[in-house]
Amino acid sequence: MRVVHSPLHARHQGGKELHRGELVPCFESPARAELILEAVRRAGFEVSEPRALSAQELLGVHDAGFVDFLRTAHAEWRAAGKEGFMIPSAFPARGLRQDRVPAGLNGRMGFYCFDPGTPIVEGTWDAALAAAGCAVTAAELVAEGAPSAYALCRPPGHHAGHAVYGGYCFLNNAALAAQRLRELGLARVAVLDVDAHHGNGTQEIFWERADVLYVSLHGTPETDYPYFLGWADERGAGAGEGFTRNLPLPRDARWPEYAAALEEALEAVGRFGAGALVVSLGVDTFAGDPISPIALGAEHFPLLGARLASLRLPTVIVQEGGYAVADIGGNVLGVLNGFERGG
Ligand code: OKP
Ligand code: ZN
Repeated sequence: MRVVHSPLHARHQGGKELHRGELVPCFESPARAELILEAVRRAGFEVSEPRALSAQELLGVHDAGFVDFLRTAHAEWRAAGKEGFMIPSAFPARGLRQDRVPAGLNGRMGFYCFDPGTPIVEGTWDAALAAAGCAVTAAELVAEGAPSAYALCRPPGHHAGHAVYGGYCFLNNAALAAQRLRELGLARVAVLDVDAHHGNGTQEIFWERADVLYVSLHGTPETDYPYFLGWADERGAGAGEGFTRNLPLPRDARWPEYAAALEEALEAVGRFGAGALVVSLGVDTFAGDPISPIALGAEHFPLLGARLASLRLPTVIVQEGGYAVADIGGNVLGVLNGFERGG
């Protein structure tokens, strides 16, 4: 399968996040993508760069004011004489007004963000737009007839909603891929999210839509990020009712529990009658992951890949999380090899 990747990912780096009471370098590091790239190259996968994407092309998924904010935020910050990474200090929580965008930069930052762990640096926009380009380009390859394509995206995307960023995500790469497949004529597209965390952004984007099914396997929101969404009783609304499916897993779930939930997810995708599949692939389900609630072994990733292939659908695999940096290349490669060998 073809790999789509952009070196522009490296422009998003240098930020810090709060972890256990201290500011530490972000877990979501450039090394992650470099190590995946090295592993897929060594395994002989053909790697190409994405086509350029305009900000306009994001508007099928994202809000125009939000996109504009992401595009200009750091330049505004520098114009005000500041340096370094941007983190908001207040958020529109319950009881505060939600409908009016503040004029000032700090207020606007909090308005468009839902967690303080997702700093914006000078190169964040370039990297996020290039990652979105990887996902859209991979979708176009599949729409043109490739059986599958892998978008090696960084930063990840599944926590980014219509008008909100967070969880290391700015633009929703997987949602943009699904939307592009719809635009290119596929009537029904399924998104299967196997990252260890619930993809609250993807869920929100397709919440009221019946043409895109969202199915997610993740650590329970009772104890795990993003905490406020991902419960089994969230099933979509309006026309989208029944087209969201959450399969939360108990903390530290291992392969047997995971595999059982995966079969349920595959069955839901199969019943939906999708013309194409987008996989949000996080390998933070690995037991050695520093921030993960699921405990799979390296030997389980090829099995996961084979089960994904068993759907026999044109498939766009989009990279999401995975923070056990030393193992990330092998774990991703395990999924891709398992997929190619088929289910
Ligand atoms: C992104 B993806 C560590 C807490 C972790 C954010 C987790 C984001 C996960 N200080 N907070 O892999 O789903
Ligand atoms: Zn994750």
